[in-house]
Amino acid sequence: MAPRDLAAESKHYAEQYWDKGYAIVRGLFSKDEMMEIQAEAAKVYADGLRHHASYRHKNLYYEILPEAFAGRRYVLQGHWFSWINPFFEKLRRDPRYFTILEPLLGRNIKQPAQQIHWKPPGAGLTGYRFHQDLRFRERDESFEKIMTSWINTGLAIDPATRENGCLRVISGSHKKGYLGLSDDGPLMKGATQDEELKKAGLDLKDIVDVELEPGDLAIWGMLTVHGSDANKSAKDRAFAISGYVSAETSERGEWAFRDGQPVPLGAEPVICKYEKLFEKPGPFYEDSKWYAA
Ligand SMILES: O=C(O)CCC(=O)C(=O)O
Ligand SMILES: [Fe+2]
Repeated sequence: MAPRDLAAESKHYAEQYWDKGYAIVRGLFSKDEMMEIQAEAAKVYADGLRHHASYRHKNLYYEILPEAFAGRRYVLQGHWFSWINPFFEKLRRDPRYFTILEPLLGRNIKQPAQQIHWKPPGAGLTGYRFHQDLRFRERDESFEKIMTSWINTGLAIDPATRENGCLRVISGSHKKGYLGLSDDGPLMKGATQDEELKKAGLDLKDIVDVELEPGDLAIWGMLTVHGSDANKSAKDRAFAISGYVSAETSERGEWAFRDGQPVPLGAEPVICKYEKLFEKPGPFYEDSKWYAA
């Protein structure tokens, strides 16, 4: 068998991204690598679980669903665990990410977001209503700029299936502008009604279940409508989401690749998402109780 030409494949992913708003890279990481990634993700989870409420220290963040909600403590998200985990610090700048992203973002790439989303079974609040990630950002740029300025990648740590609440994207939805879906409240509470999608001019037939094996990577853009259902299986689901931006068009984020070369984290974090970081670096606990009735 000829060796895999990821650079050639990546041109195709870029085309698919422009056409459908998303792409799927199968088998980017091997089964052996995934066993290690699963073990490291479990370490991050265990670190998060020490905290009784959502915890922030600079860019490191754990979103905790406390015992008060379902009788057991869950970690729903970890952000920027590269600061406590050398393995993930290296993974975030693995050359394979660069190869996939170069046709879309160029050779200078920063990373404004690093997250793992766990989706525990039975906790109820673990679906993400349909939305566009532009929801979280300013919206005064052109289509091309929005679609290439920030790209999200999701690496399946566990299998992602319809049953455990895999990512669902609406193919072609990125061409419809910003639609304001789920702008009215928390993302993880309730479910999107079909009517809401139809009213926004979306066709339910275009919904694609992004089922993934560990090691597969999904990519989607800031305008791609996506969401996911709650986990109806018996096992937790971990999904590693990393956002990348072109360093030419965005100041924001930690360097990931400079002229194609991986760049490790520096001595101090740069502001990624949380604006108040330098005013209030933490560590501190916060509990907005968004999950309460
Ligand atoms: O974790 C998921 O299933 C979806 C998360 C999501 O929509 C996001 O991180 O933008
Ligand atoms: Fe999202």
